[in-house]
Amino acid sequence: MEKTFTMLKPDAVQRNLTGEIISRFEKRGLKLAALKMLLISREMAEEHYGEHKGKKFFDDLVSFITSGPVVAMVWEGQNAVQLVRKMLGSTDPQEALPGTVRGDYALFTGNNMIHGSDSLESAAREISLFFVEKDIITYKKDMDIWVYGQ
Ligand code: D4T
Repeated sequence: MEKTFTMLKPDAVQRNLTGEIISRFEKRGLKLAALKMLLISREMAEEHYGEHKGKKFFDDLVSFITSGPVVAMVWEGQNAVQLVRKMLGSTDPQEALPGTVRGDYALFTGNNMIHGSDSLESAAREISLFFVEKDIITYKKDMDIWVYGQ
C-alpha cells in the first residue's frame, strides 16, 4: 500500500488544528503509520525545501517552518500521495476549494497549514528525512475491509 509524508506546519499546531486535521485523514480511511512532534532545525528545513533554494520566498519559508513545533506523519492507503494532495487543496489557500484543509482553514500561502508529498519519490525522500525505518509501523486494521472491500 502506498505511503505519503505529511507535516502539520507551525500555524496548524499554534491554531489548535492538529486533531482536526488528523481526524480528516482518519475519517477518510487512511492509516496512520508514523507520527512525531518536533522542532525542525535550519539545516533540516533547507534540505526539506531544497528545491526552493534561491527563490524569493525561501528565507521566509525556512524561518516559518522553524518557528515552532511541527507534526510529521506518514499515512498509508491506496493512491495515498495524490489523495492527500487533493485533500490539502491548492498551495495558495485563496485558490483552494472549500472542503480541503487549506480551503477551510487558511488564507495565505506562507501559512498554508500542512505539507504533503507531491510524488512517490518525494514521499520516500521525505519519510527518510524525518523517520528511521523502525518508526514506520505496519499493522492490520479490521476496518480495512470496510474501506476497500473484501
Ligand atoms: P508544501 O511543500 O509546503 O506542501 O507546499 P506545496 O507542495 O503545496 O507547494 P510548493 O512546494 O510549491 O511550496 C512550498 C512551500 O513554500 C511556500 N510558498 C510557496 C510561499 O511561501 N510562497 C510561494 O510563492 C510559493 C509557491 C508554501 C509552501
